[in-house]
Amino acid sequence: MNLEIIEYPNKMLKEKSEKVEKFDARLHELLDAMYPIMMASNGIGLAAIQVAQAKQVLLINIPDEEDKQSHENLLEIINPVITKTSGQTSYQEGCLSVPSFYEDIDRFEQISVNFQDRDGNTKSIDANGLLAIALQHEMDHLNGILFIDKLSYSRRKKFEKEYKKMLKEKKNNKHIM
Ligand code: QAP
Ligand code: CO
Repeated sequence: MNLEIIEYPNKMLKEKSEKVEKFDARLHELLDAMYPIMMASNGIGLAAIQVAQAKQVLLINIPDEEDKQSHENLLEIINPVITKTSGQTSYQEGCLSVPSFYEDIDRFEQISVNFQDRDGNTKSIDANGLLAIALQHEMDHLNGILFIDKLSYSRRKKFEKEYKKMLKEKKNNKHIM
């Protein structure tokens, strides 16, 4: 499976992802293809829509105490549903589909989520800290929402200006090379 990360302002990022019904080899192929892409891009989370697959599939790999990511800690989450929330927190978020931009975003501090694993088994997870933030960020992708959609009007304006400038510079760099 040959996948590439799509970036804002690609309109596909606004699509709602479909519930997974078949826990078959194709799903496993998608999950197995997403992992190396996330790792190569230095990501801690990746939703399938970011590789142009509108399925309710996401990966999260939170680094350990030594700031190292390992496959053992990989979470494969399919058809997630939030069942409980509490508290409030704020974290400087980024996104592989919005490269080089980071902003503080408000999230719930703790959440409980029901989901399915790659074989369709039902699981649940109680999350806090970075995992809770990553889950909310990635679940937003399944609803076509990016973290930049949560910015105030003035911060969004600032983002659009900075991002357009960055895209222009990227384009110019290609010409020079
Ligand atoms: C979502 O985001 C997230 O701009 C995952 O140049 C964000 O992995 C979860 C990244 C905040 C928890 C907290 C972004 C890598 C990675 C960039 C990411 C970049 C290189 C973002
Ligand atoms: Co993202």
